[in-house]
Parts: sequence; C-alpha cells; structure tokens
Amino acid sequence: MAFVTNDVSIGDSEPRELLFDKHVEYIANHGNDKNDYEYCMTEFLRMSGIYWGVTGLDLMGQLGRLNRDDIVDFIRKCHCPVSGGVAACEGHDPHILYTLSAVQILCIYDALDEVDTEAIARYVGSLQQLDGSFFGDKWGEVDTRFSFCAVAILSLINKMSVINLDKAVDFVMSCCNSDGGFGSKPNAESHAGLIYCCVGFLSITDQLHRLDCEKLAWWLCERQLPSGGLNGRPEKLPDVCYSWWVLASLTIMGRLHWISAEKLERFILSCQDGETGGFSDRTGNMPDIFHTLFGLGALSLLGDDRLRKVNPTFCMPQYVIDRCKVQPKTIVL
Ligand code: GRG
Repeated sequence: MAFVTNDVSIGDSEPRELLFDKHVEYIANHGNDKNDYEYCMTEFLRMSGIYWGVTGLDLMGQLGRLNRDDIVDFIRKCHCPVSGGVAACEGHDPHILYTLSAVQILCIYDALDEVDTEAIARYVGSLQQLDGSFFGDKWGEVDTRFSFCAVAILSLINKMSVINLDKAVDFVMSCCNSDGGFGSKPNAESHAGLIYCCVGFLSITDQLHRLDCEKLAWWLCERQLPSGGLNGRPEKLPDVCYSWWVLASLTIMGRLHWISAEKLERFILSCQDGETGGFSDRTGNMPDIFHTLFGLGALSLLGDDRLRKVNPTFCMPQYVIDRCKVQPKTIVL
C-alpha cells in the first residue's frame, strides 16, 4: 500500500547557492514603496516586520543598509506611555509580540537606553495570570508564545524579577503533551512553532532538564520530508519557517545532527527567488520578509560561513546576545 505524503518536489532549475547580494537588496528595499499592496496589508505586524528585516541584514553583515535613527524613532512613537507596551505601528494597541520585536531591534542597535525599560517590564508583569500564563495584550488571549515573549523581553532588559518565574515555568510545563511536544495551551496539539517557544522559554529560564529530549527530538526529526523540508506537524506541507522553529529547537537540545542538514539546505535554497531575492514558504512561491529571516537563520544554524552566527533561542545575531550579557542555555551532548 502506498502512503501519500504532503510534500513538494524540487526541480533542477531552482537555486542551489545562497543568493546573498539579492537578499541584501530585497530586505534593504523592503517598504521603500509605502503604497505597495503587501506592505499596506502587513501594517498590523509592522514592528515584527522590521525585526525580521533588521535581523536578516545583520546576519549578512549589512545592518548599515537601514536607517537606525528612523527605526528607533518609530519604536519610540509606538511605545505606549500608559501601559508600557509597544504596538506594531502608531495608533495600534500594544501587544507582547511587538514589544519583544521592539526590544530585539533596540538590542541589535544597542539602543535600549532610548526607551523606558522600567515601563516595558511593568507591562510584561501586568500580563501574567495567577496560573503563571501570560495574556498577549489587554484582550486576554493566553498562549505559550506569550510566555516565551515575556521571558525573552525580561532577560534582554535584565528585569526578570517582575514576574513569578516558578509559576511561569509550571504553566509552560502544563502544556507538554505525551508525544514530548508542546501546544499553545494545556491539551492543545503539539506544533513546531509552539515547541520552539517552550524550548526557548526553558533555555532562557535554565529549565531544559524538564524536557524529555529523546522523545521531543524524535518528534521534531519526523518533521523532515523526502524533499528535505520540514513541516510543523504531521501530514502538513513543508515550510521554510519550520526550518527555523524545528532546527533552533534541535540546536538548543544539542541534536541538530539528528536531521539531514544536506537535504534541508537544498530545500531552503530552493525557496529563494532568483529574480527579486528573498525566500518564500516553499519552492516556487512568492518571497516575503518573514520567510527570508527564517531561511537565513536556519542556514546560519547549519553553519553557512557567509552568515553571522545566530543565537538559536533568540533568533538574533550571537554577538548581540553576548553584548547584552544574556546566556540562554543549550544542551551539550
Ligand atoms: C523571536 C523568532 C522569535 C519569535 C517570537 C511569536 C513567536 C515568538 C513564535 C511563533 C511560533 C509559531 C507559533 C510559529 C508558527 C507560525 C505559523 C506559520 C503557523 C501556521 O500555522 P498553520 O496551522 O500552519 O497555518 P501549518 O504549517 O501547521 O499548516
């Protein structure tokens, strides 16, 4: 009996080398045309879009292609003095996701002193619930993504003491499933994106010993498909962003070598757009800035020597994490 696998096939005409210069131009010119349809439609996540672009360029050693002062100014305009949180763009409500992106950008520019980090810490503390979980914003959605954002922000601004860390850890562990993976809340399906958030959370909080690494790494390895690409959960198509979520989790657990790096690299390179630069979710699709960062990030984890070393927990250049004096843990086998 034949099993049908959701996968893609990679043709001979797809790129096989890193199109470095094209990606620099793709990111540096992103958003130059403020009337561009895609740019307008992504206003609701602008702050994260800037983080993806800034980080991608810095991994390529080309941070100078963007205007630091304009970006820091934009962050200050999005910083809400009342709640202490940061919004995706001016006039929007603050959210913990965009607060993390803003803090990451400020760290990359060594510009944390340009904002009130006490206010940011107060905002993160105000979102913690009695069971240790975190709301994403004042509207009350709970998700393990927000637990990751909370400890990532607080470790980068060195203010972890504003939350109840033991309870935060208990909540994340209550989202661990019998397959070794994690979902968005207790009893929710394991998903590679949420596994990254929970493994990253445990890396920041020095609790990696709570993981069943053998079981979890096995589940993550099963995400690799015959094309070499990785999916986020069983039966799904491969997507370049899972090259990051899965590979970063395996790297933190010291098990990057459990998947075929060669096949994954081939898949990621095939997702480059040979004309415009940038990476798409999968071979032959339109590129975007989100998949461009996670394609570059995954290639850096795989050791591409044209890229700066990326930190697997924060998805930021390692030299920035060192400068911030943050030491997320990894397992060394
Ligand atoms: C600092 C890198 C960094 C991240 C911040 C927000 C966050 C923390 C992590 C997000 C992790 C996550 C949940 C990723 C999944 C993203 C994604 C494309 C989900 C798509 O879900 P479906 O159901 O896709 O549409 P599948 O592939 O399951 O069909």
